[in-house]
Amino acid sequence: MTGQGNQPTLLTCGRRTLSLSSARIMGILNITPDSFTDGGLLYRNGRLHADALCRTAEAMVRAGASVLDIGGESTRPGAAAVPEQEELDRVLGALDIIASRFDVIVSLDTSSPEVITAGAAAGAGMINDVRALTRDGALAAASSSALPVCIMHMRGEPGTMQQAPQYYDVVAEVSAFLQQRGAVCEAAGIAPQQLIYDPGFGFGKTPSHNFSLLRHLPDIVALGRPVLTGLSRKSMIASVLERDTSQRLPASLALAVLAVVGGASILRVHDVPETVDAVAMVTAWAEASL
Ligand code: YH5
Repeated sequence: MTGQGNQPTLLTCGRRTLSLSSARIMGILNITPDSFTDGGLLYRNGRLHADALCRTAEAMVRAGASVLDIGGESTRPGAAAVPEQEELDRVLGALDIIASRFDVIVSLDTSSPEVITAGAAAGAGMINDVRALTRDGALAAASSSALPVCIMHMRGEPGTMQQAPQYYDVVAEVSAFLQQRGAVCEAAGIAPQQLIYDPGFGFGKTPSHNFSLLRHLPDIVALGRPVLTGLSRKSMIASVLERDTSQRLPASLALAVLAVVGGASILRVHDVPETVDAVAMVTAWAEASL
């Protein structure tokens, strides 16, 4: 086993289900003009690039992504806040295109209750909120959707989170946050078996905090919920190797392997085919008889 213990392994994603009996891949689709890694490929000059979106989504689905994560708001430090209506237009536009063409679970990378509610009605299968449903109305919107929710740990807000973050014990503090926020989600009516935890790599953490969290990922998995990790192309790689974001694939694959060995259930990645192959090797290794 890859460390998932006896926790629930089936998410109900609207009319689809997602089995987490082995690690699954979530492909990243940034519907923003200013992403770190692929700024403006799918969205430029106030318009969704529908052809590019279809090609990218199709390639990810063919390569074995179980989930596509669409985000219309940049979490890049210093990024301008996206007006509500614009985020809605970006995300719902992309969701419509994907949901009508591909048999895949669509996750909404959003903190907005309006996007959650409208997206759920339009066929989204999962909510991914880097702010862990802390915006006014987000808990109620997620609860009403009945979709699985990934809650992520972040210290501070995107604009300021990297200004010398400090922890007494990063693993214990992130674990405590996820447990407390998980309890708040459950009190708001979100089913415990629909909750996913994410330590939030790169969100208000130094490289050393990020590596500690990855090394101790089994402690987060032991909280009893499926764990999602977002390590793909992140800056912690550049703390070890001088690589710009386009040169981080081998390092990202190494981190993906470590995450699965540590018990991660869902990997949020840019490079789907490569990560699918890497994870297949870990799964075969994990399932080998003694
Ligand atoms: C995550 O970890 N991350 S957006 C900077 C990079 C590369 C990638 C400097 N949304 C997560 O992907 N949702 C994002 O290079 C997320 N977990 C969840 N659940 C940031 C990102 C990135 C930032």
